[in-house]
Formats: sequence, structure tokens, C-alpha cells
Amino acid sequence: MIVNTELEQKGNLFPSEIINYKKDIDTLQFTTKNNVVLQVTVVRDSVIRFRYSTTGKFENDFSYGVTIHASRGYHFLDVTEDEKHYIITTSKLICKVERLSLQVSLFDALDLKLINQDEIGFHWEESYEYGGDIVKMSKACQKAESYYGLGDKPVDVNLKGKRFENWATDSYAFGKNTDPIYKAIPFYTALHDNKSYGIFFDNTFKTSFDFAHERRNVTSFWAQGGEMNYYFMYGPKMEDVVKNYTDLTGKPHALPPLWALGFHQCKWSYYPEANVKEVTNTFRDLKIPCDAIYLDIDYMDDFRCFTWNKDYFPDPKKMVKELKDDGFKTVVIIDPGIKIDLEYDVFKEGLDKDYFCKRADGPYMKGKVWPGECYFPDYTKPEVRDWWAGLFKELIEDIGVKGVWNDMNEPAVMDVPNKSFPDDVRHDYDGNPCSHRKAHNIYGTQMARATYHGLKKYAYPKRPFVITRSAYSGAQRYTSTWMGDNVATWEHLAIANNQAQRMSMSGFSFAGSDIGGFAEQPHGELFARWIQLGIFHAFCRVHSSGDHGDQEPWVFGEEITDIVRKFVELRYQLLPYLYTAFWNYINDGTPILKSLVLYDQEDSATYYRSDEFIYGEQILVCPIQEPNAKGRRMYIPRGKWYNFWTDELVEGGKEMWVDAALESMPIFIKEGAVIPKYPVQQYVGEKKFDDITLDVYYKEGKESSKLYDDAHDGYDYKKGRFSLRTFTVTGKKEQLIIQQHKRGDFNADYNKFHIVFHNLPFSITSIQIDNVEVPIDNFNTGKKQSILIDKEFNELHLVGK
Ligand code: MIG
Repeated sequence: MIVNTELEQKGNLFPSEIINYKKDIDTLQFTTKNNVVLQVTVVRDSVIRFRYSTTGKFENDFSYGVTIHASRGYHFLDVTEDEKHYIITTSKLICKVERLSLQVSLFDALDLKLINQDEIGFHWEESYEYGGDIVKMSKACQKAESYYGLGDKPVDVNLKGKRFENWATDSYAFGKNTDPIYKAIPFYTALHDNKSYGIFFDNTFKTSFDFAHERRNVTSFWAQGGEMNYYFMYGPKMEDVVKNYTDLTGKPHALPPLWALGFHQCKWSYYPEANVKEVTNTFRDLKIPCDAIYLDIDYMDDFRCFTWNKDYFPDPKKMVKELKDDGFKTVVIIDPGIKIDLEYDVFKEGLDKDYFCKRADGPYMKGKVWPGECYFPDYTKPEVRDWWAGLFKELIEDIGVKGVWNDMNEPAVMDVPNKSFPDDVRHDYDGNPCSHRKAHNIYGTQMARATYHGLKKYAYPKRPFVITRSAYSGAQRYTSTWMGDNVATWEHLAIANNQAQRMSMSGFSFAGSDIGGFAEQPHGELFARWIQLGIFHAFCRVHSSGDHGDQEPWVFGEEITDIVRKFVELRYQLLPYLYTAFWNYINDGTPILKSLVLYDQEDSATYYRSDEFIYGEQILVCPIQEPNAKGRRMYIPRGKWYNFWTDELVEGGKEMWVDAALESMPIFIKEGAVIPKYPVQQYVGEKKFDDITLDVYYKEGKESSKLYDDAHDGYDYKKGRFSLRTFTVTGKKEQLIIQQHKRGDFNADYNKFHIVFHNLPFSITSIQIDNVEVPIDNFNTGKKQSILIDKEFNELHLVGK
């Protein structure tokens, strides 16, 4: 852990004993003899912030990661002392601070069991090169403790035994274990003894995490500058840890428009216009649903942001309108590099207003990217973000573009060894001037934030849609994300699976991979298997570099086209289910994908499972990740599950073989679930429906399910124009009752539910709707047992024998 090897003899410094303690409402301050200060803030009963200074003074308390909307307030707070400790007690946690060493240990306030304990605890090294400290924290790794989270790391789900760095990096064709890649999300959750907690190290400098790698019994994290400043979040349920973290760093400010949860097609690049149209027309001809088409860098005039290449796209407004009339939303790429060209108004204005980043001694930060030599806006300055947001007026308001894709915002620079800005570049950091060492990891997020504000303003009253490559904790408030330049290999399919799960448990559910792989070209089989996984990611887009051939769903032959259509149709059918999961996410911070450990942490068989995951609340998915498979072994979590394809009921808590030839994949539905489905449409809003389907999976016992709905765009839902239906299924040997509870005053176009029953163990003798007997011939007893009923029913009661 000694970073500065030449000065090794100097090494680590440690706090000495506490000589002063004071309390100010929710904040306690401990000062040691050698002038180290530990500030402990009780944010919530289960969230405590620890902040250390080695000089007696703290920096200005500013964070891009923590949202101003974060919940605050606790039910109980008490501080006592014993011979060795100060003891802070909330309704969830007991935190002990040692008088002699400033070391911290945390206990569950209910059963008094140890959750987390400093090993050495806080220590530091002076940074001779840059000033300030290299700040370090070491924690004891508890027996059988495991670790999860950390954003986009391309490794198996459990992080134990590994070491990582957070430094946003353009990583073309990264591989398994490449570290770091595009994002910097310094948050992990840990689990031992059925208790889960999380640590968010809110420090934007280069941070490192070591999970019992260097020393078997120690987990540590450190940063190249700034403060030791971390939030400890307690569950004990892992899902609550993730919710706490998401509350702290922010939920998306708005639901995405529903179309953004549809299928997206992208390539580097579709041009000219005729080529774009050919692609979109083929989607419609072949009846493969699709909602968005992307324009990569070649749509611009010589890669100048906010311009169009008029040879390729002579009339963008007309094209965008025609695409829109056919159900396609146009999404365009915008990079941070602004071409140095005095004839180019964006450049000229940025220069005149002094909006570009500068080197330490004053010259502009000049770097080569696609347009050639460029300057780069300092998005960490509020005024620059406002300017940037304003640049979207024409694209969005006038031309009608619906989404913006921010790339290269690590920031990426070509032809330099470190692939980014030099360390000495200056940033405003919202009035806390600093070098690139501190601003690097946040640069991409601030760009996406500025982009989001532009879209929000000019798309109004519609909702904005932004996608970013780089991100720091909190970026999920503004934008969706993809995982960057992966490769068309089977291993990358597994990586994509792990990354999406990991992002989801790192508070960032709106994520997906380049389906099929960005670099190189997949075989049809790999493409089909990747589509099968991709339809279960909140962000679902095919993208490829294009230099290795085409990657549209139809280029691999008819068999593959049919499989792709079948699964994309399934995604469109499940849109109301996904939309509901998204609503859960923006309301409660509930992750849309749940790794099995997050779903059932009491089952230790889940701790190292990487392939299977829960989609939303009640669908279990496991992609096929190897060629020529006719099925695979997978772990079915505890409980009873229906095979989606056969309705066969299986008892979980064990591994089993599941058939899944190429036209299939392992999907299971939790018993008792009510799964809402739309009819297939070619794009969101294509059709008005008379009814939607509710697939009801019989269970002996009780299970409840939710269905959220609203206008699918706009902000009326924030004023109560939504509907939230809760269906409670109660199954008995010869009865099934479905109760519906509705909240909100949104009224969807459809009037009826087509309720389809799976596995009813009895034959119907009587049906009551809201306590009124209805003729039994309303019940369809064909291949699918079903009934069509008014969507506002309160209770459906089936009796059988
Ligand atoms: O240097 O815009 O990750 O999705 O197609 C490559 C071209 C720049 C990298 C992105 C990729 C995009 C490509 N970009």
C-alpha cells in the first residue's frame, strides 16, 4: 500500500489519541493529539459518514456524487463514553470510536453483532509531489466475507481476492479483468453472517480498492489525494444497502420515455441518409420491433459537434421527421472535443467566453480526437454547463432529435500514452479549483449532466434521453449508460452479463452492453444469444464498429432473424413489466437487475453465482454463454418457479439442467406472479390496445405484483397522473383470488385485462367478479385458460373442483 516507494522510509502516518470531542446536532468531531480530526455525521439511522482531516481543517464540503435530494434524518441518536471508546448509537447502528487510535467499529444495534471494523483504520502518506495526502483506510475482512459492486468492472460478480483502480479510461476492446475501464464508481457492498453493508468512498481522485487481495484478512481503499471521506450504509439486506446508496447518490430525475426502453439499433456509422432509411425500412419490412436509430460521428461536418455533414444528410429535419413518422426516434452522438477552428461558431464562442480547459501555466488543453486538434469545455464549471445545454436548442427543438449519446468523455485523447488529459489541467470543480487529478473521474458525468439539462429544456414537455460512456457515482440521475467497446466473443457475452448486474447493484440500473460486440463480428449464434441477454437489460442496443461487417438482426440468415424477432417481441411484450421495475428504481432505488446474492443473501449458494439474475422482481433469467449449447446447468434460487416456455414448476435451492436450444433460453417466473404484457408492437405507441394481458402463475399461498403505468412520456405522472396497481394472488387447493388495489388517477386507453392462468390445479365451477357471479362460459378453457375482464375489477374469485 505504500505508493511513494522512494520515500518508503517515511511511509504511513497514523492518528494518535483523541484529546477533544464535540457534538453539533448530527455531527461529532474527534480531534487527536497530532491534529487529526474525524468527523462523524449521522445521515440516517443506517447511514453514517466518516470524514478525516490530517491538518485540523476540512476542505470545502462539496460533492458531485451525493445528491441534494438525499434523505436525511434519524429516529434516534445517542453518544456515550466508556474507558476506551466513544459510542454512537442510532436505531440501526452502534459505532465505536477508539480513544487511543481513532479506529472505528460498527455493530448492529439490534443484535449487537459486529458488522465492520477498522484494521489499521485511517492512515495516510504525505504526497510530496502534489501536496496533500494519499489517504488510506484498512478494514478487517470478516470470516467468509464477500464483496460486490464497483460499477463496470469486467469480472465475475464477487470481487473478493481482487484489487481495482478507479480511473475512467477509454478501453477499446477491453477484456475480462481489464482494469480500470470507463467508469469510476467507488462503492461496494459486503456480506458476511447474513448481514450486508456498503461503503461509498466519495473521492474523485484515482481511488483503489483491495478486497482481501494483498492480505487475506484485510480490505482496504485509498486515494491519491483529497479526503478520506466515506459513507457507511447498513442493510442488513443487501437490497437496502443498494437502496441507501442510490438514495444518497440519486435516483434518475425522471422516468425515461417508454420508447427508450424499446430496442435500439446503432452502428459506427449509418450514413448517408439512404443507408439510415434502408436500415429502418428493413426493421419494418421484417417486422422486428425497434424504437431508436443512432447516428455516430460521421453525421457531423468533419466531426464538429452540433453540425451536419450536408452531403450525407442534406435535410436533417426532414429525415428526422420521416423517421419519426415511422416510429423511429433519432439519437445522435456528441463528443467533448471541440475542433480548433475559428470559423466554427461553437469553438469561437467557447474561446471568446473562456470555457475551455487550460493547462497549469495557462495554455489551453489541446488534444487530438476525431476532429483533429481540439479544446475541451470545462464541464465542471456551472456557466460552461449552461452554455453546453444551450447548444442543444437546434438539434432538439428544431431538428427533432430525441436523444443524445455522449462518448469519449473519460475524457479520451488520442496519440498520448495516458489516453487522457495530463494531470496538471485545471478545472473549476464548481468553484473549488483543482487539477485534473481530482476532476478526471467526474468529467464525463458533468458532461452528461450538462447534456441532460439541454435535452430536458428543449425536449419539454417530453422527457429527455441521454446515454454516456464515462460515469462517476451519481451519473444515474441524468443519464443511461453503456459499457463501451467490447468484443464479439462468448467471453464478452458473459462480461456484459456481469457488468449489467454489477452496474445495477451500484445504483445504475439503466445500463446495457453493445449487443453482439463492438469490435469484430459475431457469428449468428453468438448474436442471437446476446440478443437473448440484451432484452433483459434496461438499456437494449445493438452497436458495432462496422469495420468488421454488418450487425443488423437480419444479416445472419433467416433462422437468426426469426430468433431475434421472437426475443425482441418478448421485450416489447414485457415493456409494462420493465416500466414498473423502472418506476420501482426511481422511487425506491430498487435495482432493476438483481444478482442472486442480492435476491437471496441467506442462501450461501448464491455468493459466487455470476450468470443467473432476477429481472425486475419475479423473472429469473440465465443467458446461454457458450456455443452449440442445447441447454445449461444453472442455479434456481429458493422458492418455486415456472419454466416460462413449458409452465413446468420447479423447486429451487438447487442447480439443474435447463433445456435451451438456440431458439430458447432459460427464463423462469416466480410462482404467484402476475406478469403484465402488451401486444407486440413495432414501436412504442404504434397501436392502441383494447386489452393487455396479465399472466397469472398459480401459487398455493400469497404473492403480490405491481403494475405501474402513465402516459409513457411527459411529466404529468409527477402530478399524480399515473396508475399503480397491486395484484395480490391468493391460491388455495380449489380456489384462486386476485385482488386489485389501484392508486393514482391515470386512465390507460385499454379497458380490459386478458387474464391468462398458468397451472390452475382445478377446473372452474364458479367465477365471481367483485362479488357478482358471472356465467362460467366467460372463461376460456381452451389451450390457454383465460378470462377477459374490466381493468378496474377489485376482486376476481375462481372456485373449482
Ligand atoms: O474512438 O464514435 O465507444 O461506441 O461508436 C472511437 C465512434 C469513438 C467509441 C465508442 C463507440 C463509438 C466510437 N467511439
